[in-house]
This record gives sequence, structure tokens and C-alpha cells, in this order.
Amino acid sequence: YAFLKASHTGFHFQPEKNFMNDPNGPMYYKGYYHLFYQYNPKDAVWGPPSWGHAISTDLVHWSYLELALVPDAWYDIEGVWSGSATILEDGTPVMMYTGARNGQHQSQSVAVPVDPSDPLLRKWKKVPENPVLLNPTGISPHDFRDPTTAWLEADGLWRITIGAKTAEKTGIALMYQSMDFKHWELQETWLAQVNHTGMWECVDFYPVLEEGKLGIDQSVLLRGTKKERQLADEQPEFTSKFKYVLKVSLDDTRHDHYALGTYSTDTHQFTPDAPGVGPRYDWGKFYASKTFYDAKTSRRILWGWANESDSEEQDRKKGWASVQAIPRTIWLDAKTGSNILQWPVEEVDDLRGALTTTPSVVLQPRDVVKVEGGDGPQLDIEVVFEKPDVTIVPQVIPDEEFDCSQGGSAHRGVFGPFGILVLTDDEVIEHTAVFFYLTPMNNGGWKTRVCSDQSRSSLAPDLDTTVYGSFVNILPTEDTLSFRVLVDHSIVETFVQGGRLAITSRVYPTLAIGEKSRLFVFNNGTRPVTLKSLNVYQMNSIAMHAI
Ligand code: DQQ
Repeated sequence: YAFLKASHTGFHFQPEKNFMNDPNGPMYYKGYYHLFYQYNPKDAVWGPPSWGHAISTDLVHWSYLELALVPDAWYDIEGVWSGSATILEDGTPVMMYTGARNGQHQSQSVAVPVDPSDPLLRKWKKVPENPVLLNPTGISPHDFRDPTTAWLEADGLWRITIGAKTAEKTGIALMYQSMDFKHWELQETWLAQVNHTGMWECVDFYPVLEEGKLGIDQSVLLRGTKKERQLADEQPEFTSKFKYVLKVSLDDTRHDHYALGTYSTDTHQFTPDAPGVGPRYDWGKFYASKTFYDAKTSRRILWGWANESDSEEQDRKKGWASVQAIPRTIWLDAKTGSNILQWPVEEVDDLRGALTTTPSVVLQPRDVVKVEGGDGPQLDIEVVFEKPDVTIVPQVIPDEEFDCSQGGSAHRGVFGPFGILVLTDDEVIEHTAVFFYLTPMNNGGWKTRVCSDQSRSSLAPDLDTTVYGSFVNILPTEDTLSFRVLVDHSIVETFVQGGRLAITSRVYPTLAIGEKSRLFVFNNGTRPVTLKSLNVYQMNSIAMHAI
């Protein structure tokens, strides 16, 4: 089982052993980033979760602490499920989470640090008033979970939203208000709803500025406090206009979607710019994600769970399951105004070691060329292609139905597939392809697709090798097609066109492991394409320890 051993990541957050799922209660507190996570301490598959806890000073190097919350109260005896942190006005944190009991009946509870002066927040206690919220009339106790971070509005009340579904399978976000986190009042109208979307898990709701990369704290934005005035002075961007993001994790499809829109502090309702739950954060494995406002650097940071693509049997053999995707800075794409951008937090760049730069080269049809400096299983790869000039070809047969799944990188078009093969052996038997594909549309135009193809990533059995992909918006003013790919043993994370689209894949090579792993560039289209630049960095490992 050398290949299972080789799947352990080198610079991603993963549990020491056993099963992890959703990120919970991320926050910055007294000099430390805190990450809590759904964790089954007893097995490498999901089971009644506790909250694992880890701290970091840079979002990259983590130390494990003891479990923060365990299922030991009558109202959470079947698991301390997902929840969020809120920093109160006095600077101390409070957690709200879902407790599960009696056949997974769900209610909401509160936990606070035993000693708020401890920057590591090692010990937590559940408040005697728990559970503080039961499912409202008309909502099943099986469909009522994952409270958000609370925010303060000008009326001095704290508000949270909680995901649920109606008997008709309408996904909804319930709104509650409170003075003290212990007594909560349900608002009659929902924050948002979308018919036929099923249960909304891990709802996230936050503002994004229309210009610039800075994040904002929702309470500071809506309350209008002294703190806000200070911020406005220090950070001119803060006075710029903003939009709201509503993210929902769809239990039915296991995908995270986000809608941009506006929030009315009169009606406490969200109005999406376009109907529906919106596009996906990530076109691969990325679920139950959650953001937090990082007061240290004024960023909004996104955490998401990257589940395994192998079997539970293999997870038990490995002794662990799941990683957290690299935390991503998230902000509005000012160029389009209609999507957010996601990019690995800049601290990840500190893990970069040796850099090898490949000069510009034309890739002929069928070229598969090994990249110098790309050996090994831990890489950070920046790839830029010239945008092909589609006007040079006569009219071609439309190919609109190609969605990456039909043959993946082996498909042949005019412009593409072209891109890179990561975690590849010398014979190019195993490879995970990340590529662009210019699609001739039925209307005579062209659209650009980007795909992550796992179908030939491994010779091992029992793997989910679904090919992921989507169209990416390339603006007429943009003359390059680019992506950045983080490779780390069993995870491949792709960020396209400055972060407009992301794809996270989990792969388990058997040949292309350790130092036997190679990197290639390829072009499988019938026309040449120009690789403008390729930078590949060796990535150092993080050593995670318990403290
Ligand atoms: N995982 C938690 C729930 C949440 C789900 C339980 C999403 O609170 O809805 O482990 O993955």
C-alpha cells in the first residue's frame, strides 16, 4: 500500500489520524489563527463528531490542540456538529454550533472559552442555557443546522442565519435576532429561499467591497460604531460600495454555491442579483466551506473541506481521511462585478523553494513535453498561455456538448485541450490533466472551458475519477489564459484566470508517487498554442505537531 501512504499531504491541513470534515469557527484571536473542524477521533470514517482544534500564526503552519468540544451533553450526545465563531464587542469569542441527539435531532447551542485571556483558547465550556434554539414550527428537527457568525446591526441586536428546508424541499436561510446569544427570536420572513434546492447546510453570509481586495467585518459595516469611523479613516476603501454574498452548501448535490446580491437592514432579507443559488465556489471537491474576517490583515478568508475520492476501506487502511483546501483570500472581481475571486493566502508563498522557469515555447499538436524542475509531489505551478487567435481558423463544427467528461484530456479539438499533466510517471501512464479547451459554440462564437481530468490519475481501483470542469469568463481585454496549480500528493488545486474559477481534485497515483512524480505540458488540439511562461516552485512541507 505504498501509494496510500504516499497520499499523505505535505503542506495541507489534515488530521493527525482519523476522519475530518467541515471547517468550524475559524477566527483570528490574540495573535493566533484558530481552526476548529468536524472530527471523529475514533475512526477514519464519519462518526459522531467532536470539534478538533488547531492554531497557527500564519495560516500555513499548524499545531494541534486538544479537542475543543466533545459530544458529552444530552443535547449533543450524537455529535457536536458545525458552527461558527463571533467576536463580541469586548473582544472575546463565542461559538454557536448544532448539537445532534436522538436520531440526529438538531438544536443550536453556545460555547465560550473557559479562559479568554488564553490566546490558544484551549478549554471551552457549554453554557447552562443550552440548547438555546429549537427547530421552529414547520421545520423538521432533521433539517435545522449550522449557525453562521453573528453580526451586529444599528439596532444593537445580534443576528444569525441558520440553514433549513421546508416540507416542499425549498432550501431556506432562517433569521434570528438576540441581545445576549441565549435568547433568540425568529424573524417571520426568511433571509433567503430557493425552491427545490433541498437542505441548505453551512450557510455563510458576508459583505464584499466592490473595489479592492480588503475584507470587511459585517458588524463594523452595519453597526456604525466608533470602530467603523476609525476604519473609514485608516482604510479609504472601506467607504466604497459593497455587495453581499450568500453561500449555501447543497446537501443534495454536495456542492457549495454562492449568490451575490444586496441585504436590506430594514427587512433583513437578501435579494440576489440573479435568481437561484448562483455559481459554484469550486468545480471539484470542496464542501461545507466557511469564511472569516481576518482582523490582522483585513482580509476575508475562505476555508473548505476537500473530501477523499477513494473508498472508506482505503481510508481505514490509510488511517485518516480528508484535508482542508489551502485557505483562500476572497474578494469581488471588480472587472466583472458578477463573481468573486479566490486565491491561496499569500503566506503559502513562503513555502516556495527552488524555482524553475520555462521560457516561452510553441506547443505543436500532440506535444507532450517534460518540464524541468517539476519532479516531486509538492509543487506550486504558474502557467500562462497566449489566448489563441480564433479568427485564423475557418468555421468549425460546434462542440458545445463537450463538458470535459467525454474523454477529458484525450478529447481532440482545434484549440485544446492544452495545459499540464501533474503527478505523472515517466511513461505518462498515470496523470492528472489540468487544461483549457476552446469550445466552438452553436452560435458561431467561442467559449473557454477549463477542466481537471482525474480519469487517468491512478491505476488503483475504487476511486471516484469524475472529470471536473466549467466555462470560465475570459474578458475581451484579456489576451492570456492562465492558471495556478498547487500539487500536494493527493490534492490538486487549480485557480484559473486570477481566481475567477477554482477546481479541487483528490487523486491517488500508484506509479507517480514521491520523487517519481513528473510534470509535463501538452497540447492535444489540432492547432499550435503558445505557452508564454511556466514557473514551477518546489514546495516545502509543514510539520504539524500537537502542543
Ligand atoms: N456536516 C456537519 C453538519 C453539516 C454537515 C456534521 C455538512 O453540521 O450540515 O458533521 O458537511
